[in-house]
Amino acid sequence: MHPAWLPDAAFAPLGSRRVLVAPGPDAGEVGGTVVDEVRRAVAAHGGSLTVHAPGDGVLDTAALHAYDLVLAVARSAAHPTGSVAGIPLPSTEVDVFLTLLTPSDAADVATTGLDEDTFVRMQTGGATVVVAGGATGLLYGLHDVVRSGQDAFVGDRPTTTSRPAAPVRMLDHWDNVDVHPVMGQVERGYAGGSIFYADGRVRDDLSRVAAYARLLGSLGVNAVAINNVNVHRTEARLLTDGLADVARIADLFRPHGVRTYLSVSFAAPMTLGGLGTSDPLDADVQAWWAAAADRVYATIPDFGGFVVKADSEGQPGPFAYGRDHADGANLLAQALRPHGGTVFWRAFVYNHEQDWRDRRTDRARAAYDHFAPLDGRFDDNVVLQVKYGPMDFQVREPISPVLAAMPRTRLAVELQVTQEYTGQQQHVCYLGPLWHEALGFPLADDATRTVAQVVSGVPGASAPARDLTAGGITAVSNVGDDEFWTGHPLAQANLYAYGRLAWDPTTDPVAVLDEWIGLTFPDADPRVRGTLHTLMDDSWLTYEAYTAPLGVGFMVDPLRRHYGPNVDGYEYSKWGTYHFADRDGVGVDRTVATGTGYAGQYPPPWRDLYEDLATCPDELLLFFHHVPYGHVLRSGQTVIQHVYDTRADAVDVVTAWVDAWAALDGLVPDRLHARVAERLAEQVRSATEWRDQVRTYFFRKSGVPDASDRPIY
Ligand code: GCV
Repeated sequence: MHPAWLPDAAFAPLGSRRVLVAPGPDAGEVGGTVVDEVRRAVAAHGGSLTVHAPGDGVLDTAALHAYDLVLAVARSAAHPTGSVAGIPLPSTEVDVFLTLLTPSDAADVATTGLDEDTFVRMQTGGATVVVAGGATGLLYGLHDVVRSGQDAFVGDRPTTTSRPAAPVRMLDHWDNVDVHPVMGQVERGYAGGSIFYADGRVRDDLSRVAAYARLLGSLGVNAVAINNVNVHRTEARLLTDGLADVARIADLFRPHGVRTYLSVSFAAPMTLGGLGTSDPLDADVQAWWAAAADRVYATIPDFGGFVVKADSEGQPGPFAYGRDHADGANLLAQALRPHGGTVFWRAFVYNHEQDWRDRRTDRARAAYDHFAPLDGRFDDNVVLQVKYGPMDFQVREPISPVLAAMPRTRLAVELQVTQEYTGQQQHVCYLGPLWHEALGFPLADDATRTVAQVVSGVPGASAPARDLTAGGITAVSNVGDDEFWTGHPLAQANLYAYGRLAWDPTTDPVAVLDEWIGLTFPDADPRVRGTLHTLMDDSWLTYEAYTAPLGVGFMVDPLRRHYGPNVDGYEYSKWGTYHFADRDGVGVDRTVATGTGYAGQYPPPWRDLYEDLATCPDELLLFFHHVPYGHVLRSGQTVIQHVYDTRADAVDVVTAWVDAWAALDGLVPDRLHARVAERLAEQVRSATEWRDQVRTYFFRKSGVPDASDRPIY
């Protein structure tokens, strides 16, 4: 099994030091993980570990000098014995650490508190000291030190307080227990089989799950939904007969601070319970869900909750009973409420049986039209899970207006780590920059409140301080039982970046990539780092440049499950029509004035900016407007020449990656080198196919010659 970003060598700087761990009286299993990690590191690299138990007496500042690294929990609500700057303290030794803070750091900690996940890191008296609010914070602080390598121990670093942006940082698995006849073991999975299931059941050997849990815990990911949101017959039973197996999985996630969730079927009262209805207002249905939740929590006391895809792409939901999504979500929320569980209810609802002749139906509008009117109706243990764009994880989409339209609803944004529409882990496509842009997009309150702030519950003008807690950040995972976890070894960087950006969406994604390179290829020749930056830094934009142009999306082959070009693949189909190219022009008119009205779903200034051809950003032009091929972009180029040039230039970029990677032969492990080389060859083949099909298609449609004279077929 590939160690991903946690190879033993990444622990060398920490493992060669004298380390004190004081996990506090409530250390639990996560505290045990911290101790185990340090024990393993010092055993491998010659350092020492001292575990300071609560009864071991007082540590004074002098004792600090005996260590290079101190990892201590500062607070335990259960055992307060005093306080510093308003922070309850479990034991006197912690006074020592907190009094080492400068007054301004102490003031920061006093204002915001040191909650479970938060840690303060400082350098003092020759030691690096991490003080955490709880065991999970201690785990995150430990990995913060690991990520810093030698730098954690040399020079002066300012004291930093780190806390996650959002309380829930989740990965959803679209894994099926049974191999689905069309979608396979993992729906939209490109990395082999499921790490959870094989042969129609939960695996006996779950060692990969344990290793995965460790990887996630190191990033601060704290929630995993273990089965596909399309809940088929066998998968539905995880909620009932399968609970003992779910508990085995939860046992492996728990020591890493990760809570387990299940995707459930809205029809379960009928399919599993034998009732005649799943109507959310029916008393028997309500009792069935309450009993189901009771059983889950009797087996898994820290169970996270349910993820639900309802009335979407054929999944059952409340519409069958004339009820709405709030009725449906609240039904499950009430069953989970006594146990502290949460419902993640997905907003991915649209008509997938539409008549392509009907130009008023616009898939982009659907989530807002369904959900915005329900703002304020969801219970407070419901989180509405909204894909970042209005369509479906395209390489380029505007941000979903739903995220600005529901100030009285807990919201989570959903990203896609698995590369369904971004090269299916055959193509290098580093998605950190896309997510950074999406999470940092200033969608609300006159472009002052970002998506990340909305889902983190940061108050704003449209959502004044209120008792509404945050929702979270979620994403579809990209791992499988593949040797490298992700099929394409470089796709590991996407999983890493997701975790790091879910923790802090303001982090520079190229810096995150650099961190990943350093951890995954420790002590490598500097050429490795340089070449990986060449291949990966802008690979999202390169992928965009050879696929669907200017935000229009899709153009993928339905038969090859969204892989490879098929410009008209979805045109005139029941799933929607996406580009409307004809001899005169291309793009979808989503303006209020003459189109579907989608642009009007945005708050100002975005609705005006997108509505107006003169201000609409080039990269989204064809998403919002139907324009003639000769329309001049803000870049100064015509639409048609942009399409011709960027497709061809991008293939030249990808082609150059092959030689750049070949030069690393012998500098990275052989099998990894070979796997990436094989995938790069496919990327060049596929990108070339995209280039030639898109360029040729638009030449034939428009009749406009390519000014560059490059070949068109
Ligand atoms: C799990 C897209 C994918 C489907 C997926 C769906 C969803 O349509 O192609 O495979 O279903 O999104 O997010 O529910």
